[in-house]
Amino acid sequence: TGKEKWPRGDEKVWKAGMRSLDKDVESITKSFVNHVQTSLARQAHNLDDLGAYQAAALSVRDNLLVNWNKTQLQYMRKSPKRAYYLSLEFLMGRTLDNALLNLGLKDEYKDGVRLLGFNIEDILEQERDAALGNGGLGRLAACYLDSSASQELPLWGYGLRYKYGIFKQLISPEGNQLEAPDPWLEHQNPWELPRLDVAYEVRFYGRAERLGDGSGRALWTGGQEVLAIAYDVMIPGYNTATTNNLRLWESKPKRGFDLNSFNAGNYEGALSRFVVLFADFFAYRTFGKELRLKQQYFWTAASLSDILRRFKNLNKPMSEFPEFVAIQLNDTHPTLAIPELMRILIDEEDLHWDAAWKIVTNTFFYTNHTVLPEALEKWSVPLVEHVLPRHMQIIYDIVGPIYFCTLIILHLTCQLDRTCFSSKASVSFIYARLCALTMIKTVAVEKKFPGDRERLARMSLIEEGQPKQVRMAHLACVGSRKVNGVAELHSDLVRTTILKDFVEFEGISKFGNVTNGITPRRWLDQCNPELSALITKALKLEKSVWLKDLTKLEGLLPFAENKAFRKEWAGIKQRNKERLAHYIETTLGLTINTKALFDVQIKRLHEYKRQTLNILGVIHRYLTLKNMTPAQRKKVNNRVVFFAGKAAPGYYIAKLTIRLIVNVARTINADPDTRDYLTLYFLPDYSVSLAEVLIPASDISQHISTAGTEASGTSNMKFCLNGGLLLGTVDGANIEIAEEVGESNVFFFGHLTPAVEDLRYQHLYHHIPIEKKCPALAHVLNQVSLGLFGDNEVYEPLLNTIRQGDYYLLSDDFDSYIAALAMVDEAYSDTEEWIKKSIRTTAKMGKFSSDRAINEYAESYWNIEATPITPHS
Ligand code: F58
Repeated sequence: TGKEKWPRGDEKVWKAGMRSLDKDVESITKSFVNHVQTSLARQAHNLDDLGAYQAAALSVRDNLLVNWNKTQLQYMRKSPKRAYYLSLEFLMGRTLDNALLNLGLKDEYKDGVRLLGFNIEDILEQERDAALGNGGLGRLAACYLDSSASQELPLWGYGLRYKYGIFKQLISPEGNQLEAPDPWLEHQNPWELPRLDVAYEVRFYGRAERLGDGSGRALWTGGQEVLAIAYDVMIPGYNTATTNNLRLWESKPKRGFDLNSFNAGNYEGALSRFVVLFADFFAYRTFGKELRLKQQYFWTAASLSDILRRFKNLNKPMSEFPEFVAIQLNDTHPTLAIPELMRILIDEEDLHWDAAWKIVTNTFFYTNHTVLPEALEKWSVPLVEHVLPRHMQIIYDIVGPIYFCTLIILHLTCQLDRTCFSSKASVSFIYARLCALTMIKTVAVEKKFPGDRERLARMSLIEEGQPKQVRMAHLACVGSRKVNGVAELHSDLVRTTILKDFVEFEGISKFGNVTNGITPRRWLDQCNPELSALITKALKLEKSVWLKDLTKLEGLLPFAENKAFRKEWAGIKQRNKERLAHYIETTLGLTINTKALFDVQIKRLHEYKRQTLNILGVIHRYLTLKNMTPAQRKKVNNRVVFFAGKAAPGYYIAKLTIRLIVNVARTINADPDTRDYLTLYFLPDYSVSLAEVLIPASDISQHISTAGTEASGTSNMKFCLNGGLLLGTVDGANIEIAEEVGESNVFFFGHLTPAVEDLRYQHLYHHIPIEKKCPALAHVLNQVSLGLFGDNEVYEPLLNTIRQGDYYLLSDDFDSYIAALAMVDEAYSDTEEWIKKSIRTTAKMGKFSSDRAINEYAESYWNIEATPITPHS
């Protein structure tokens, strides 16, 4: 009858009660009103835009849940191999508009809320950004979630449910960045489902004692235990029923914890600080490195427990774990998952070291996002030993033989001390394994490169020094099946610099590249609806076809030659500029000249990204304009320059750059001689939502990092997709963008990566005074020093980074930068040619869809397959 198969009761009754997807305006308005009444306890006469947003969100959520349930049930039934994306950051931005577009219900909701007296755009504006991240790395994770669901891939994200997002940026009247907290959960979050029943215990501190039986096993006891509670966020795919999951962990004190030493003050003090999670990485300067380490472990341990529980439901032998699970490490932040899985397999599952190591090294994949030495994560050995004593043992067990070999080679065996090897048992275990030659081929390192002591020291997972430090990139590398960089040049640099020794040792095939991508749903269809509609019309394809196969944009190429089309194209850019101007007018009260060229640089403030080069270029332009006669000025292109971006609260030079930008803006925007031709704005509190208004309005955007420093960049792709042209250095994904769109459509300048090292050497040992080397730049610096923008001495530390050392090579690239800006001016003067470039650029951006990138990971890394969800099951 089917009754026996059904979990409980009558299947028919169950099915009759199940909610189906809303498809028409009537069911949407019903569900909206129902939520106003029963979820919000409000009524028509006291519902404002915020309430309407909440009601709309709850009603959309019901639809997402229908698909989410189906997806999870079918994954459970079909048990495909799954991928898990571990990221400490997910910069999701707003959800409602994206969910409406992915569900294909935007028009229906628009009509529905209009019937109820609301405007959909006003409702969408009510939503706060979920800003659980810093920059590109966090936004990439969000794009990959969208693409995995859209490509019907069985992938879950795992992250932390931070109580505070990245700080809100305020700009003081002097131009200083001030930081205010972002309590983003204040008004409840309709997009998450608390799963109070999904909880795991996570331990910190305590003692780890080896069993001393030569097995390498240990007992980890005592310390502090907290609970990890799951919150699920639904991730709808575009035009598919697949709705994946992002599981975020929240910490909660374990009931009955440490009753003996219960002391209200301490108890609260110890736990409350941990329970408060910050999305702002730099909050850890204040709240301590230990908190960050605990968060990393808390999140990886909870995620692994969850993944293991799901795997165990399959009743497969542990050795088959990598056939069902692939875990992607988004940078080194989740690297503790490697020793944690070793711990579980050895101490709890009783596996032999070698069997465990085989599972681990077939499960994990590591993506590197930077080669800047100062940005590579390292953890002090004493701190790890204190917080995670068992993990430190395991890390030493991985590294032990390397270390041992080094010591033996250096004839320093006698110096083994208790800080390195916590007990005799530990030493004998490592020694036994060393003799058995079964560790990570470390002995083989010695065999392969006999007597190469420096190499051993370079490759070690532990960096010597006071204190010793764990090199997380090395741990992630040795513990992973594959390693990748995020653009061709960057992956080459990973292979030839930071992980060179590992490439020589393990073979190049382990080290690949997956060029980053962006989701065209949010970064074109959602943020630029008019352009999306024009493209659909031109391509004569369903929107859902080209949005899922972005290479179809190539069909736009012939339209570059079509005058009427160019007019439509340019009209949309113009209206996007007006939309931005309107936004700035209403939020900041500033009037923008929408007839000018819009020149945009929006990204985190960092010396390597060289916002300083940009602002010095603006000053150069201003000084040039000042020297012109009014008649000469009239021939110059009008330009509006926009900056936005946050500086790390403790990053003095970056904050000084913001201050300079704000004060230059104040001076030049007030100058009657020049303000018709050049204006400058620093837009505070950069966010995903602000990017969505800025990007479609840009004519030219700047991606001007010192060659070899920007791993990829992803906003460069977003601007080009929206028909903005790119002014940049030969760095990161700029290179691949130029390969696609053609160098004639990109404005490149500056020295190339291979020159950088030599130039830095010259700065140090054959210093040429800036007046001689680059007089134009020297003049600009002097004007700032002389107080043209006020603040006399304030900028000296910033200017001195260029005058002395100039690590980021501004003085080497300044002249070619100015020349490139002039080329932009010249090209922009030929309006029709410019529009052609714009159309051709959009047409050739197919490669940069995050669908392409996620499919590369799925096929060449994780070995997972699309698992379509049948809507009626
Ligand atoms: C960025 N990294 C890269 N890190 O800089 C950028 O080139 C690349 O396109 C992007 O990743 C995606 O691959 C990045 O955003 C961070 O935000 C760190 C987070 C942890 C603290 C230090 C910054």
